[in-house]
Amino acid sequence: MDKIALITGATSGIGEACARRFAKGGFDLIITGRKAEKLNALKEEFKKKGVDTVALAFDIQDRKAAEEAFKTLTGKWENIDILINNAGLARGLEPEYEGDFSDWDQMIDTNIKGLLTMTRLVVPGMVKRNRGHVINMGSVAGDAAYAGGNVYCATKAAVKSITDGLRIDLANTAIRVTNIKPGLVQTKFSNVRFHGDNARADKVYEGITPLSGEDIADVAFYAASAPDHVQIAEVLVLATHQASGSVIVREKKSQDK
Ligand code: 8X3
Repeated sequence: MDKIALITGATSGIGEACARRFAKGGFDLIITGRKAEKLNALKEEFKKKGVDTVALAFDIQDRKAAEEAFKTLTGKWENIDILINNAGLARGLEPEYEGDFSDWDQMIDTNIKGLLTMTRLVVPGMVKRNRGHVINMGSVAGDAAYAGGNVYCATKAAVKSITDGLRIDLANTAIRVTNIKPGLVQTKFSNVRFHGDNARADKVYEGITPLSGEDIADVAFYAASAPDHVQIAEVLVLATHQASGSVIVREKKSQDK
């Protein structure tokens, strides 16, 4: 029987890469996100490769919508083995005292409350089966605040506490809990953070080879593939020339030297 992975935010970036990695690794998939069209395209692509896939289009900020979508999972789809709480975003890089209220709400409602909603919906079934693995997408941003990171960093610090808390609450079960904390990953992350300012987004990855969504998906797949008695509790994954959220050594362009 194929195992089932539910991946949130699967329409792009790390989430999409995780969907592809777990599909390749023999998992059937439940992929979620806001963009129905993209989800369905992925579903068709996976179907052609023999990967049984369910696409659930809903906004994770909307708890009722998440509950309704979850209720449609019946039969084998109730037996989720891996929950990858990936959906998340950064908005803005303004000083905290100039931050945008709706940016803050979106980050808190997605990165913290959305992750909690999915955890609350999926984990009871795992407890009943005494089997499963929750992989939360944290960030190096949760280790320490960086300039302008304020609320985003706080949401990822919350992911760390929420993940640690869940691991404690499940320590009497066979369920494993992992926090993956990526550094610079080149996805649409910065385009979203800067509200579509692509030139500014590109600058974030200038002079450094960033991580890719696939690099992080490999780490998630490794954590999921470790023997049952091995719990990869936390992994910090940085680009080689990044040492922390704020220490990044960039190659200078020849005219800057
Ligand atoms: C993404 C990593 O350093 O851009 O969470 O905040 S960082």
